[in-house]
Amino acid sequence: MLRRFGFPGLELMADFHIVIGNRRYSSWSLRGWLAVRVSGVTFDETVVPLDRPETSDEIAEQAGRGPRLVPLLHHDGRTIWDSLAILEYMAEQVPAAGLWPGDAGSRAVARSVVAEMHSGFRALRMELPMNLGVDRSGQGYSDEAAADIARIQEVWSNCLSDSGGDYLFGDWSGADIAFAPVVTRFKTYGVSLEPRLQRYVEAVLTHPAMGEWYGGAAAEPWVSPRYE
Ligand SMILES: N[C@@H](CCC(=O)N[C@@H](CS)C(=O)NCC(=O)O)C(=O)O
Repeated sequence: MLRRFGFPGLELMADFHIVIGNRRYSSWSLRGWLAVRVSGVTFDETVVPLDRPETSDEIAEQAGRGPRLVPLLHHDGRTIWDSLAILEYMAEQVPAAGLWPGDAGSRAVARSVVAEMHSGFRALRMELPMNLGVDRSGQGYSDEAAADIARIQEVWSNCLSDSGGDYLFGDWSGADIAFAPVVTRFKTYGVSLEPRLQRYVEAVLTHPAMGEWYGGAAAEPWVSPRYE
């Protein structure tokens, strides 16, 4: 499925092309897609539904020298794989999008929490997979997942104490992008939060780009028994 996002008059920039998994389940795709979407460029999008016999081969056709994983970004003859590489690429391509905080100290902390998210919280990711179409509040989880959730709350609290805005570093940034699929999980699994963190969750969920993603997920025809 191929779609085009963007604004009339920017067609000349439409050489960005992101390949994502289906929106209902693909948490890494959400991160890569948000980085492209909030940067404001016009882009094309291909959705490769996950968990079908042909999924891996279809991704491989798009992946160039990358692994058989989404998201992938094609731009200017390059293929960029991995959501964090895509975030960094968009931050370089569109500095005005402010994907990283302007202040060097805040930027260093933002990159630290994004790196922590990117390489950690395995129990949370494995036990509480992203699924935008269900309500699993009340479902239990292991001590390891509980420890991940507690650490994420600590990270958010620390960031919000210094933020001065609705998001982790004031304005919307790559840090909010990295944690967006955690925000959806906290909603899906009914994780109870102190009021300030709950306000942060609401701020992320009501971001226009998140609304677009949820709307797209609701319109998708694919439901995979493995993820339900
Ligand atoms: N670290 C990678 C992880 C990418 C990843 O694991 N993507 C999953 C979907 S969320 C995938 O492509 N799985 C392949 C498949 O299900 O066939 C990133 O940040 O982009």
